[in-house]
Amino acid sequence: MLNDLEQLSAAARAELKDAADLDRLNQFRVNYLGRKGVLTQKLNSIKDLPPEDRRQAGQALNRVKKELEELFAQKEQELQSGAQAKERGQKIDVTIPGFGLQRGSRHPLSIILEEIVDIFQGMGFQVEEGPDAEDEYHNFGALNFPDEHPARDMQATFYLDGGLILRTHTSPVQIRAMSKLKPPLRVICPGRVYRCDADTSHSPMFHQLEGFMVDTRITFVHLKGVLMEFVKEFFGSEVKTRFRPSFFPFTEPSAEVDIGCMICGGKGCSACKQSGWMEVLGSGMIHPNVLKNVGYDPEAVSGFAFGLGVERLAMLRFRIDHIRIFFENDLRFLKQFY
Ligand code: 2NL
Repeated sequence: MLNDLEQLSAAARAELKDAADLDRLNQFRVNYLGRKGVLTQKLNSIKDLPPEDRRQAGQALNRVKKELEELFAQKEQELQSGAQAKERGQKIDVTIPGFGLQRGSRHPLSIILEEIVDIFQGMGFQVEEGPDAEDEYHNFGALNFPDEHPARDMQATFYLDGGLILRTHTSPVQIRAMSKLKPPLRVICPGRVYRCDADTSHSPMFHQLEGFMVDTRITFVHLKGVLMEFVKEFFGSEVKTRFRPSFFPFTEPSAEVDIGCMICGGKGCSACKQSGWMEVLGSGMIHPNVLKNVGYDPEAVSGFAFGLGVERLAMLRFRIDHIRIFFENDLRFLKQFY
């Protein structure tokens, strides 16, 4: 009898493990543990054994019975909690208050960039994009940067393995657009740019938007008209503006656009370094060497170009005094924008 007891125990455990619902489990209880179950029958038949074997057989049978009863109780609890969960899932309590979905918000830089793009698209400009990893020719050479220009310095520019660099401005995208397309052209190029630089007003990665217009007889008047229109649409028609001569290797002549400081109203404060003015745009007439580099005839066509920093405009608009906060992804900051 003890020989087939271990076999019986193994068979019972397997059946218990396979019991997928409470019906099957109850069947198991009847078959093994119930009044007419196999184990009970065996216990009852102990009295038929020779007296010297009864004690050992009784102990073994009771041990197996106890083990199976424990496993049975465990399984019963498992199946019962599963059945309850299923019942809960099937009944929908329509009186439970809803838990509103958290709504995301747009990044302040995306908001500002889209606004800028909208204004230029309204004046007929098309959007062009290009690669972040550039060759030195498109980033510097084609733009009339001399070989010894400090911007080419290893300290100022990120050089990648394999000879490419991370573009330091969006001008290479303008070069690619001019080379690919034919005048008359009105193009803007928004995108990420990279410089070895980090302090309150500089981040190693930031965003620029450059643009240009090329056609026969484009003059400084077109430049000033387009940029003034942009500044008035972006900052409001009441904004004070000033045009100031400047220098860039890729434009001649060059000019910068300042607006009256919105922090102090022009009186002079730390934000405008006591000048009452803040720089918002760089611009100029495209240098004849640049036109030649993209295959245009400087005698036949002319154009103006401009560039602006997206973070800078966002800082002015939202009165933010530190560029890093745009990239920290602190939700308390980001959730304040519509
Ligand atoms: C600034 C100044 C500027 C340009 C960018 C440009 C591009 C080509 C040809 C000529 Cl391909 N010019 N871009 C021109 C003048 C100024 O940016 O302060 N940016 C933040």
